[in-house]
Amino acid sequence: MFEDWIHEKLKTEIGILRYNHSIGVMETSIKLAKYYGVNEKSAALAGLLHDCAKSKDKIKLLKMADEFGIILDNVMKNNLELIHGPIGAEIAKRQYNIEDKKILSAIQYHTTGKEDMSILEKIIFIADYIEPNRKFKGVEEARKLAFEDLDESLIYAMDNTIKFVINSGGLIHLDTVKARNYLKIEKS
Ligand code: DGI
Ligand code: FE
Ligand code: FE
Ligand code: FE
Repeated sequence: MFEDWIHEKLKTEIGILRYNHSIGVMETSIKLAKYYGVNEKSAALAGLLHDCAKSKDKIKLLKMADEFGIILDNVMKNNLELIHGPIGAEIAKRQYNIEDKKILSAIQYHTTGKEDMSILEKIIFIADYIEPNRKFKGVEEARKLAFEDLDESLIYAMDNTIKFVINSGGLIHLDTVKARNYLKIEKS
């Protein structure tokens, strides 16, 4: 699916392992899109490109953020793991010619989530967490939940990520807190 140059460029930019992960996210996103009745091509494209800014070179990423005029908040500045979402959306637009705002937003928020997420944003978020190459405690439960109750699967993934980040002594991004609280309040 999609033109060869997209696959070749992506492979060159992020490396074969991260590319294989992206194919896994794309395939999982397509399945979820079918299941939840959203546009499959949008889900496929967002899934394929979600990590297009995932570079090991954080200095390069900071330079790109500056060049693109992306304002990084304090949490992002102190946790550079989080900046490949917003930078990725900008690269998808400028270098992969993606114009669809819904796709760009799914890429932008795939790591943190956000308040009041669209179904496409939710699908990319959870597909990233459960794609077939992922192996960690709890992934089977998340895989099951994703096709039973999408919101519940996001809460499950966010709870685990928040616990993981706290145990590592890191900062929790406000968008993750807002995303989780919104889902919890909505279903209560
Ligand atoms: O890019 P991937 O590795 O495929 O996955 P991702 O974009 O979901 O990034 C996952 C990493 O981001 C993981 O190490 C946990 C971290 N993370 C996710 N949400 C938050 C977070 N880190 C902090 N500090 N705060 C968050 O809210
Ligand atoms: Fe990512
Ligand atoms: Fe994620
Ligand atoms: Fe990813």
